[in-house]
Amino acid sequence: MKSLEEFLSGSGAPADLQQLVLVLAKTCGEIGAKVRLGALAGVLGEAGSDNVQGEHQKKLDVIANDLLVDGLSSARVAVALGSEEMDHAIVVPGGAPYLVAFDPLDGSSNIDVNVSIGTIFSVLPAPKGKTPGDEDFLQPGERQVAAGYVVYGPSTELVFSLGSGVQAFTLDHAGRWLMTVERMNIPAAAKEYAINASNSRHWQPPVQRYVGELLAGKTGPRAKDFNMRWVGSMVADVHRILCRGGVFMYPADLREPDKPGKLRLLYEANPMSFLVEQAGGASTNGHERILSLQPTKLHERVAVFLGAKEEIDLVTGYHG
Ligand code: AHM
Ligand code: MG
Repeated sequence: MKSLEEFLSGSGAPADLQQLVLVLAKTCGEIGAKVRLGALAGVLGEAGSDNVQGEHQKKLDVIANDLLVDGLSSARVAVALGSEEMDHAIVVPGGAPYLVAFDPLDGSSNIDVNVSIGTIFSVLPAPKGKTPGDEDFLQPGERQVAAGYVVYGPSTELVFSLGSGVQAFTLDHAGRWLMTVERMNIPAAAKEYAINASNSRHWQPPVQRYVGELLAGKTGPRAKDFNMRWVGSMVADVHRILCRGGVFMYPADLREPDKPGKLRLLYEANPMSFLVEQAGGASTNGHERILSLQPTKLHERVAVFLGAKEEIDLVTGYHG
């Protein structure tokens, strides 16, 4: 099996970007080691603090963030780092010309119940000739030079793209990442969908219509039965879609009209949309392609519809 190092050296990516991916992988391996030990490593439970978005932090949110900040800044593989857990980007003097945005520990509600969680990352080019700040992260997702995630599940997998297909690597006992999928692919048609249905009474009419038609199955307008899955960790839900197809949705809803959904554009929706498009799928906010959106703030939220192309075209079309 091809190692991550072998894959990267044959990828044609610049040496400093290869190094960045290796440091990300190594650091996520360290996070994974703590996740695996769980209560034995004393990493479960609340940290007793809130992040900039007013969310209660879990111990592992903070531990994963610290490991990524330390790992990436000491290796100087990027010049600025932005995180779900940090109010503002931090600068790494002398770092390579990349900006890395990450969700250090995605799926926080699953940490304490031993369900798959992950780390999501997005790599953008840094501005030339200036010290970067939050505003330099506000680039459309189509400018990402790399994006991916690590899923801490029954096995630990790194899934990423350098802009030419999506590859998956599995971590072995010796800490090596070995290629286990050469090219992930999302079929255009789907049989499965993921949405938090407890919010259904708050959905806007296009989402009500689309999901209603999926629920109606064989006897409805789609004349086909659909299965439903919702892990509650975006990493795990998107990983399933990259492995066996389907659709993932986190729509905006009518409760808070000013809040466009729950997920964050820069370190959740953009990197996942990059992977999904690289695997042949599609991703929109219900109206526009997510990767074309011009971000306006570091912690901006966005509605997300991603996965099988035919389904995403349909539900986006319902939004008019
Ligand atoms: P987090 O980054 O604080 O863990 O929140 C994001 C998570 C996603 O992983 C997941 O898709 C979603 O929130 C689940 O939301 P819900 O609690 O509505 O099921
Ligand atoms: Mg998250």
